[in-house]
Amino acid sequence: MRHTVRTARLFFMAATAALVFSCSGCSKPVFHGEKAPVPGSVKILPTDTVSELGWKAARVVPSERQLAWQALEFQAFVHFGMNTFTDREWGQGTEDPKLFNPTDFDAGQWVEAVKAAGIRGLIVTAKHHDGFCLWPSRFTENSVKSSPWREGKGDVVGEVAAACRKAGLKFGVYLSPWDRHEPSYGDSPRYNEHFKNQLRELLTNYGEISEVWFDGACAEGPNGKRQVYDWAGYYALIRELQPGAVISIMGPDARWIGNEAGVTRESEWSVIPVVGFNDLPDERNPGGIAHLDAQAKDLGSVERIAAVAKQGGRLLWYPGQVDVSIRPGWFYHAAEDDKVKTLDHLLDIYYTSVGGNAQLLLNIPPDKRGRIHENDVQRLKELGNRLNATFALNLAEGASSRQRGTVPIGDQAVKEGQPPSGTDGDSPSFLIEYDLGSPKVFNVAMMKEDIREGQRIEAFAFDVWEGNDWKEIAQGTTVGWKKLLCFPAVESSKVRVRLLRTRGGNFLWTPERFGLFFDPGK
Ligand code: FUL
Repeated sequence: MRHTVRTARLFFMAATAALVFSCSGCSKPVFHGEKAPVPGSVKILPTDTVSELGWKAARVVPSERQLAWQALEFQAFVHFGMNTFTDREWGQGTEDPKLFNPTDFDAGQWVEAVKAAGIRGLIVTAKHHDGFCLWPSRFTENSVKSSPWREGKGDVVGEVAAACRKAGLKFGVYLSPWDRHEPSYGDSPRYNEHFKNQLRELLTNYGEISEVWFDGACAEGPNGKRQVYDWAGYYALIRELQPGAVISIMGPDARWIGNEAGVTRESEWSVIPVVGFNDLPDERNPGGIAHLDAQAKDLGSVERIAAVAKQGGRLLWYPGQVDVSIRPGWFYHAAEDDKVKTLDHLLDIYYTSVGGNAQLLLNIPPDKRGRIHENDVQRLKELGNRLNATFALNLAEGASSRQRGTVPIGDQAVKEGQPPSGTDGDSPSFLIEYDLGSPKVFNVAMMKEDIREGQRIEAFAFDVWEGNDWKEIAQGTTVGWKKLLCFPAVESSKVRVRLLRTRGGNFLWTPERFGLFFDPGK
């Protein structure tokens, strides 16, 4: 089966190469600005044409750490701490550490529960806004060491990190910069030192940390002064101690999707234009760096890029993360035991986030025992079972494929000195057809881009063969890491994808970046 796809791919590449070679008048590729795809940022200028902006946008690619992060697709967020025991969402920082006393803490149970859903990483709230630390920090008494749990000898962060490692899950930490307990908060340089000391503990004592999650809450300290965070200092420390760690939300590697309800935009771009050249966050704009309004409707269309270019700025690889809780609250509340999101709701979120070029970070809050409640465990199992039943079999695997129509030969077709065609609407459409060999019934289609080559697709359509003609059954805009299209079940032996608009000219959209599945519950 595999073999057929590989053969088809080679054929496709060869066909493309032949076309490129046989194209008369072709000269050496012309690149505008820097030559190769660049992780990091690309400058955009008021003088850039729309075509040049599309070309530039196509060249921005993820860093290695962003690539590894994107491949995780689905992670667990775990809110656990003082609020679990006080039944609150935000503590005040005055709570007695003795209140923290899980009766049956079991990090192994957390990991088992989240793995059942197909989750690949876990981020724990090492410190929430109340300042209570789930690890025995040397820099405060407000931690597990002052609690009766394990007679003050326990370390939640340590046990969760070890359980994740054992189970092959990535492990990350949420560390709230806003600390309502710490007396130095508001005395900016002193608190920044304190915060970096705590970061250092977390980044050196618990093995590999794959993600550091910062939210943007900021307030006045006991001295009546507003804390000024040293973001640049925090980032430098993280890069030094854990170079592979992604810094999310109030950080440069992943942006907030803009809501906590699990909703993505129809077009989620990972290449985002930002005004100016300052990469730091601004607490008045929570959810991103560089003054990005993470809640704006359009973050990356070519019109948006052009508007930002008028003011001068950069294009960044800045992918979206969807944080949403399985229950109404972030922390556990017994009153919400019957409000665990339904399987259908979770699947909707999954299809539009993982299947909408974003990473899903699903919060699952352990209870006062220190265990994930039975209702949530059950729902996670149901979710995992359904995803397995759907995605275990790719009905397009083994299909033979061929490309038809005009191949958008982009770079190579560009005549010396002329800007490439692309986003200005004149890119030729590209079409790839899959012969499934026999009629198959499916209700989900998957497309993927090789994001190491950038995010290039701006519009596409998906058709099925109806015996005597093609019928379009879905249209879409962005693809990126992964696009999942859902539609009423159809039976067909042939399907095709049409790329209607792409950025930056040619790229190889190879056959194996496509899948067809049957979701038995739809
Ligand atoms: C927010 C916090 O204020 C909430 O309590 C929660 O931790 C959420 C994920 O981030 O900014």
